[in-house]
Amino acid sequence: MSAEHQRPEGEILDETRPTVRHPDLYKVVLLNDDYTTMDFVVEVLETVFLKRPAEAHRIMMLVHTQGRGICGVYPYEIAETKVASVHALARQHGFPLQATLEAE
Ligand code: TYC
Repeated sequence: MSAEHQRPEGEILDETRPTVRHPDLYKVVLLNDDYTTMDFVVEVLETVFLKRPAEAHRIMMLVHTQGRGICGVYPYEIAETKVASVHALARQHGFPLQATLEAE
């Protein structure tokens, strides 16, 4: 936003308000695979994404049937941390579960 004001001397003052920066939001997308158990995916959705059991089950089935699904939308650093948590937990349990980030 910019406003020009005519000053008495004739010079023009261009006022520019500092831009307010909102944190960019990213979707965390969970991907389907043939090896990760349904129970483990539900557990990840409950613990990492703080979903209640029915919602966790709904998202897991969505990913299972559609190939992918959104677990949540977060500022970049939180989204990155959640993706890292999914991968760390999955590897600890020997599952190939994958999650990715997508710009909102
Ligand atoms: N397709 C898996 C199975 O049949 C379950 C699964 C669901 C895996 C969601 C990953 O993100 C996933 N055991």
